Amino acid sequence: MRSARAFLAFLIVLAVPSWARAGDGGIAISGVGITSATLTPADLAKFPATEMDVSFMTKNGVEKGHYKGVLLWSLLQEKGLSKLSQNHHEDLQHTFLVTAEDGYRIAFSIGEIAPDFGNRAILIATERDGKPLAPDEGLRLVVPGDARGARSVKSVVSIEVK
Ligand SMILES: Nc1nc2c(c(=O)[nH]1)N[C@H]1C(S)=C(S)[C@@H](COP(=O)(O)O)O[C@H]1N2
Ligand SMILES: [Mo]
Repeated sequence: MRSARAFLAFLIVLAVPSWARAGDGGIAISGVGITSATLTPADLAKFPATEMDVSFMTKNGVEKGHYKGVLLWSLLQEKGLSKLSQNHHEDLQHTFLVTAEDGYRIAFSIGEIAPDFGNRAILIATERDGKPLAPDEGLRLVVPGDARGARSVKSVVSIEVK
């Protein structure tokens, strides 16, 4: 009995980190023009919040939500991309790769999110419909204007500017 209970406790210890961890470790930001940093949800909370209604098609149908989070552009500016912005021709040479905890990866370009160009309000979302995102979504990229959900990367762990 005692050992069965100990075994159960051991299983719980093993199981908890795998779901509690999702997104909690923050997002590692690095690459060209960037001062490497890891931003946790607590760090993100210090940035001005942006909210927006976004809907996209998934294999389970259309998903609609009111998302709250931080503009990716503000975040990259804060982490040093602004040093590149002396010259927008220089900025527009760069891409960034968003990687999720499950290895899912999507590439974007700086020009897509730069206010003077694509001006797409890509968000690192922390909440939907007034509630924190579920642990299996972690910190989620939300891409307003996309018809499909494929670029709305869940549980983002890193963003690398190339
Ligand atoms: N980390 C991660 N994010 C992901 C995916 C994935 O496989 N892994 N699938 C994408 C695809 S193809 C879609 S359609 C949406 C689905 O969003 P949902 O899980 O909220 O329905 O998530 C996107 N984000
Ligand atoms: Mo999808």
